[in-house]
Parts: sequence; C-alpha cells; structure tokens
Amino acid sequence: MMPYHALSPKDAAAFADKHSDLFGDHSQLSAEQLDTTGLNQVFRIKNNRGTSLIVKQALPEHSGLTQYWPVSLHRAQIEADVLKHHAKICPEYLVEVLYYDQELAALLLEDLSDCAVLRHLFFAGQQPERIGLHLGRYLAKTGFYSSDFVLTGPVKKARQLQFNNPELCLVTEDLVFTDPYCNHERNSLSAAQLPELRQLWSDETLQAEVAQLKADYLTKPQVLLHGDLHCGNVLISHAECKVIGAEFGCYGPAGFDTGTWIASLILNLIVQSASKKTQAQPYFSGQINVFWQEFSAEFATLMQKETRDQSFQNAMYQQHFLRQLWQDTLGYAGCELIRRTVGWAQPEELNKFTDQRVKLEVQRQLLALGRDLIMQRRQLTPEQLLAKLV
Ligand code: SR1
Repeated sequence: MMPYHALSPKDAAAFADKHSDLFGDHSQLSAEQLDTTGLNQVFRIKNNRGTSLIVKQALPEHSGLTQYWPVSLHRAQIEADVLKHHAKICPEYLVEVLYYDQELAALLLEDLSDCAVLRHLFFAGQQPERIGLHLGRYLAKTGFYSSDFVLTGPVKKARQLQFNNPELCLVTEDLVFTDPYCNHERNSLSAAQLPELRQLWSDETLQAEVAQLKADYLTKPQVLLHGDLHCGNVLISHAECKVIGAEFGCYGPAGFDTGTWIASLILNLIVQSASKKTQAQPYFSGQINVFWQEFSAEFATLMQKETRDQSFQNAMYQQHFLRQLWQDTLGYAGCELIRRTVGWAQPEELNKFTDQRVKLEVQRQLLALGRDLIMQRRQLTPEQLLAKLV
C-alpha cells in the first residue's frame, strides 16, 4: 500500500491505470485536473481512444474549512461506502465506484462525461424533465432499504456504526442549525440585511423549532442519508440522472435529504423568477410536486409490500411515518433556505447576482419562506406548499 500523499496528475493516471482494466496495455494516459472545491482534488484520466475515468482524492487541508473543523481523510471512505451502498439499492442513480484506496483516500469513479451538473443546466435556463421523478425514486428506495422497515436491529446498528461520520456531521450541525441563528463570524452577511438578521437572531420561537430539527438530525437515525443533496451534486444527461458527492452521508432523519433537495429547487425557482430569464415557476413547482408524489407513493408501496419488521407492518403506523416525514421535509427545507441565505456556504445561485437590490429582495424572500416552512410544517399540505411558491 502507498502511504498518503497528494496525487500529482501523473500519479492519478498511474492510480487509475493500476486499478482498472478499462485502459488496456500500453495506453497513453493524460490527466486533466477538474474544478476543485479545495476539499478534494479531482482528475479526469483519459487514454488516446477517449476512454476516461475520474480520480477523486480527499485533501488534508482546506482553506477555510479546516480552521474550524477537523475533517480527516476518513470522509473519502464514507463517501465510497455511501455511494456503493446506495448503488446496491438503485445502481441506475449512482456514480459507480470502481475502486477505493484507503491509504490514499482516493476513489476511482466512472466518468459521467455525457452528463452535466444540474445546477449548471439551471444557470443555462434549461429545464430538464423527470428530475423530480428520478430523485423521488432514488430517495424512496435508498431510504426504505436502509431503514428499520427492512433491516434487523443488529444489522441496522452495525450500519449506523459503519456510517458514523462525526466530523462532517459537525459541519452540518454548525452550518445548518447553529450559525445562521446568531451573529457568527462564519456567516456571509451584508449591512443591508441587518433588519431581517436582527429579527432572525431574536426569534426564540423559530429557534426552538430549529433546535427540535437539529435534535432530530442528531438523534433520529432513520435512513442512510446522502447528506448534501443539492443540485450541484446531481448529474443529468438526456438518458441518465446520477448522484455524486456523498461525503456528508450518515444515518439521520429521512426528511433531511428530501428537505434539502426541495430547498435546492425552491432556491433556483426564486432566483430565476427574480432574474426573469425564464418561466421558472411552473417548471420548478411541477418538479417539486412530482418529486413528492413519486417519493411518497414509492415509499408507501415499499412499506406496504416489503416491510419485514412485524410491528412496522401496521398500516396506521406507516401513514403516521409518512405524515411525520413530510413535516420533517418542510422543516429541513426551511433550515436549508435560511442557511444558504445567511450562512457560510452561500450557493453559486446567490453569488451570481450583479444587482445588489435584487439579491437583497431574493434573500428576504428566502428567509421569510424558510421561516414559514419551519413554523408551519405541522399544518402545511403539499398543495399549500406549492401555492406559496406562486
Ligand atoms: C465546503 S463545506 C460547506 C458546505 O458545502 C457542502 O456542500 C455542504 O453543504 C456544507 O455545508
């Protein structure tokens, strides 16, 4: 085994060559360094016949992140395991992990070069069909088959240990549930937002609800979550929909992923509506609707037909579970909207505004909607959520 070192492009090509049969003998490999978040480095390795693979390696330091949180290289193992585990359940929706090297904290992945990042398609004004359907199926299947409906107690507890991800979960705990509700130095704020921020920071009723959602994130290990399901982590082509970027994976409340995903669509809806570039509302509302219809129908069918645990075969319990999951979805969607508006990890969607007045108005809308979703989550129906997006 090779001790850890940051791979050079040449090392990455040798790594891909060694762990795949794809390239063949005497291949001339080239390595292109793709965009990097700084937390990882990513290479595309190609031979002269156009066959390509991806090497993704976790880096020990990140400008910014590691000054606040210890993030060990173990996150690469978590990512490989979550992707592989979810792929066992629905391979059609996951990037394939061909090899994982623990020492190097490096994954060898299939290259989805026919696909584009969903966020970039949205920026280009495209409205890919069926994303709601795909993500609904992906989350229903991976959620159900990693839950107590199917797994025995001992197997589930072993999985919880395997996917114990304290370091990156702490990033989520701080960035999603803590920082936005106080004047933390990590927040991304502007003076013009001060009236709304003062309200947010003094809103004890809202903060009590966010505390409840945070407690559930910490203590409700229902399903194996992706943990960071925004449209930057979804790749799309005319034929495929693939999920990537699972290093925040862990066991947690099923509504966390469904809520984060819906928030990502709402964020794009509100940003695009403000930019008046395309008819955003019918498309995004339609996708949110299809997503929830598909997710809840698939989850209900699986509960009815595939539940192994005798207690959880109870139909009334199953209905209660789905009702609670919807409420959690709204709550986590609200938290995600608020943290993406004022927190540290501002999304590319918001950073694109050149007119600061329009950006401020969008931020106000996101904060108000985020608050409503959290506070009204016990009453709001899916139809009422869609009505709020008009
Ligand atoms: C660089 S880590 C900060 C945020 O980005 C990721 O996408 C996660 O959402 C995390 O909160």
